[in-house]
Amino acid sequence: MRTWALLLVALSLLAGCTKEEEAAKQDDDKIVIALLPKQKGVPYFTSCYEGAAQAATDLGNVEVRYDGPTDGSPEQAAEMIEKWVLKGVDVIAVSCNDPAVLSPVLKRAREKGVKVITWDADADADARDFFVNQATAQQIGYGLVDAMAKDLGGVAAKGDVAIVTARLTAANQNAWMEHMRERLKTYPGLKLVATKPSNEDQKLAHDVTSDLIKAYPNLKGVFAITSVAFPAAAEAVEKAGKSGTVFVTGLSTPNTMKDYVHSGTVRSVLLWDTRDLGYLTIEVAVALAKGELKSGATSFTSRRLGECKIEGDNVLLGDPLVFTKDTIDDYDF
Ligand code: RAM
Repeated sequence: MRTWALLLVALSLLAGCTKEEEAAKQDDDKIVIALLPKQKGVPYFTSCYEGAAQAATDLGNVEVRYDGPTDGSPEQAAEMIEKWVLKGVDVIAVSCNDPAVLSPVLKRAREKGVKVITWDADADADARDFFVNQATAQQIGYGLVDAMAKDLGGVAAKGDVAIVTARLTAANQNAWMEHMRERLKTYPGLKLVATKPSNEDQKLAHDVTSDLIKAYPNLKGVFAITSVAFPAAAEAVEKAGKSGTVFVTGLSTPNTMKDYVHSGTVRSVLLWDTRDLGYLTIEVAVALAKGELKSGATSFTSRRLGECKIEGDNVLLGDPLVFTKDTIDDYDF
C-alpha cells in the first residue's frame, strides 16, 4: 500500500480519535442539572422550564433533567432527589413543597458533593447553597394586599377578606402570608376571616372559594396565592354570580388570568416572568457548578437579566409585576 495512502489512513484514524476524545471531554465537562418543580404539569412550572431549557441552550454543554411529582407529593420528590444523587448529577435545583421532608434529603445530597439550590419555594437554609427567589416575600405579600385594597377603594376599603393558599407546608406561600397579615394592619377596614389550603388542586380551590362565599356574606375579597388556585377562585366567584362584588387577587400567569380580567372578576394579577425565573435558576446552577458563584457574593450577572441582587443567600429575580385590564394583553406567558 503506497506511503501516502497509509499516511491518509493514519491521519483519518488520528482525526477520528481526536473527535472521539473531544466528544468524551465535552461529555465530561457537561454540567447536568436536575430541575424539580413542586408539581409537574402545572402551567406555571412548565413555563419556568421553558426558560430553563433556553438557558441550557444559550450556555452550551448543559443538560437539564426536568421531572417532579404530578401530584405535588414531597415524599415522591424526595425519592426522585435520591435517584438523581445516585445518577451523579452535578446540581439539584428544587422548588420545595415541604421543607421538613426535603431538607434532610438535600443535606445528604450536599454531603455527597452534589450542589443544591432552591428556586421558587425554599428549603431550610442549611440544605442548599442559594435560593433563586422570584422577589422578596415582603414585596409579594405587601403587593397582594395593596392591590386588593386599591381594588376595594384604597385605605377606606371595608369588608371581609380570605386567603386560598397552597399546601400549608409550602415555605413560599407561608412567607408571603406573614407579610400579608402584617400589611393588612394598615387597612383597618379589611378583616382576614379565613385561610384555606388548596394543595395546588383546582377543584379543591374552586370548592373552598364557593364555601367561603357562602360562609361569609360580607366577603369582599379573596386572595388566591397559587397559580392553580387563582383561576379556580375566579371561576367560583363568577359561578356564584359575585363577579364585581367579591374581588379575587392573586398570583398566576397572565395567559391563565386574561379572561377573568376582561370579565371584570379580577382587577389585579401579580407575578414575575416565569421564564426568567427558570432561566436565572439554570444560570445560577451552572455558575455554582463551575465554582464561579460563592457565598458572600452580593450580585449575579445574568446574560438575559443583567445584574441580579443577592441578599444573603437569596439571588433575587427582581420586583413583582402587576397585570391589569390595560396591560395584561401585552404579555404572553
Ligand atoms: C404555584 C406554586 C408556586 C408559586 C406559584 C405562584 O404555581 O405554589 O410555588 O410560586 O403558584
